[in-house]
Amino acid sequence: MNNVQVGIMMGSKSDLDIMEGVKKVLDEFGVTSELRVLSAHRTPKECTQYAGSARDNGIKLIVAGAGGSAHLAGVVAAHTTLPVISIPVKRDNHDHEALWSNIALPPGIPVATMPENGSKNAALLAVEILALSDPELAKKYDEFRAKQSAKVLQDDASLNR
Ligand code: RP5
Repeated sequence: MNNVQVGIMMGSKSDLDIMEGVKKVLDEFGVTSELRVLSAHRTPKECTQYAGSARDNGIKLIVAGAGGSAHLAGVVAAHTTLPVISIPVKRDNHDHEALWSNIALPPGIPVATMPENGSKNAALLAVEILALSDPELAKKYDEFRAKQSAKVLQDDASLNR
């Protein structure tokens, strides 16, 4: 796919229900993205090749999501100097291993770890980063934030009428 700004990587297709939430929000802002299943341990060559060539392919940042002993985001970050945002995928039968695997990365290779299953915040952080060099996107994001605040104020006002 051409003109992809954000690469959305997941360790397994079983992560899709969470990871497609990133694409949905990015679409709302007109940010182009692609969803890829690329496992750090099951398809290591393809995974590291994608991360290593992402910058040359015009990708601006990567969102990586995985569950279990999740090392996808760390491996991806080791193979690119693009910003990497991690989503620890948590299922009901999991503990918090994916979150800990990502939030405790040793110094030197940064990964921006979101809340568990935090696809919306991952997409919004991606928008904030891209908006640094895109005034039109920055304006859309300001409008989103203003609308969000207005909704809370409206909800507050509606309670004690
Ligand atoms: C991880 O293991 C994937 O990211 C997924 O969250 C988890 C389970 O994968 P499947 O066994 O469902 O393919 O690598």
